[in-house]
Amino acid sequence: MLIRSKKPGAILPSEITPETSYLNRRRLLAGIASGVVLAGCAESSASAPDEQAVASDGQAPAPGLDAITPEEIATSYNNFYEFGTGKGDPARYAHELTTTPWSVSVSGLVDKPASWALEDLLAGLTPEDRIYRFRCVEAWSMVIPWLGIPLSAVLDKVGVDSSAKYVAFETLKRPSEMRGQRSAFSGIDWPYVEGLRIDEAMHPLTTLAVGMYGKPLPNQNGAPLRLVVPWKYGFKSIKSIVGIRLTRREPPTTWNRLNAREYGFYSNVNPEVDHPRWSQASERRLPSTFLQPNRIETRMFNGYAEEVASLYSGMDLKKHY
Ligand SMILES: Nc1nc2c(c(=O)[nH]1)N[C@H]1C(S)=C(S)[C@@H](COP(=O)(O)O)O[C@H]1N2
Ligand SMILES: [Mo]
Repeated sequence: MLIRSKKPGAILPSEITPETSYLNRRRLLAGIASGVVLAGCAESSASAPDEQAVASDGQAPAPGLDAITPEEIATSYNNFYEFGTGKGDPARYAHELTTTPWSVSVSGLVDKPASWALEDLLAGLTPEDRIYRFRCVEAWSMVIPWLGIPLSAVLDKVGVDSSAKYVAFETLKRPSEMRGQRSAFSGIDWPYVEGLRIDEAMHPLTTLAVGMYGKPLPNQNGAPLRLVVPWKYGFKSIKSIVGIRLTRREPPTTWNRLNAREYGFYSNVNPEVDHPRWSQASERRLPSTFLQPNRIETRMFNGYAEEVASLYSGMDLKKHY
């Protein structure tokens, strides 16, 4: 979605829970997750046999339908401008970020405004498997098996005041470890910020991811905690969150601030509302190559219309893009 030049980024798994715990939990929770996740998942070179069983809820995977994207692609083709604007920069440089200890400030219209150690904020909440389509505004897409905690569970834990209408999120600003923040190329006014309306935030599809592919989140994918809102363009899914603030007013968002005409607050995936510079009617489902572009039609709300369309009833989605 950028126009500017390139910069840096890299790899490094954060340490939240040993991988075996995740795998055990995934087996336990396979049933729970299946109600909300995408059902079909075909074979992926990256997934272990039990992973496929979980993802497809014991059913034979539907060949070719929303196959899980190979892990190597999801962890090496990234947008995370804090580490540079090139797709390979995050995988190259995100290891320079230390993610432990990690704290998250929860502020604004909540019962218990506080700075939480991440493990305390998430204590007692169990990560669930969520296999979601992920659609970038740049018209490429993937299918990612996340491990996440419903954002609503975290908001319930901190006690949201009834006057709260929006949730504002903020990424870490630490130029010493985030080399993209030391450069002026992106044009971004750090920290990266995002926001959701409260009903969007409380929706059961909205997840705070702590892992993917059965492992802790790699740094380049937003360790140790990132938002995932599968019916919205990828830039809403803010990475490496250190601030959550409940507000009365619609909060500013990074891409909208950069170019309000091109990026709105809602940014729901919508094949009928083109980006001013390109069509949103279709997308390249990765892996996509010159010979096999794998271009597919983009679906309303990224295929989650049944779950989320009611959030926007009566709204003009061309106006509220
Ligand atoms: N803090 C922060 N969050 C961010 C971004 C970013 O540059 N900084 N890029 C966004 C964009 S444009 C996309 S498409 C997704 C990419 O997530 P992925 O690399 O895990 O696929 O992260 C989003 N979250
Ligand atoms: Mo994106």
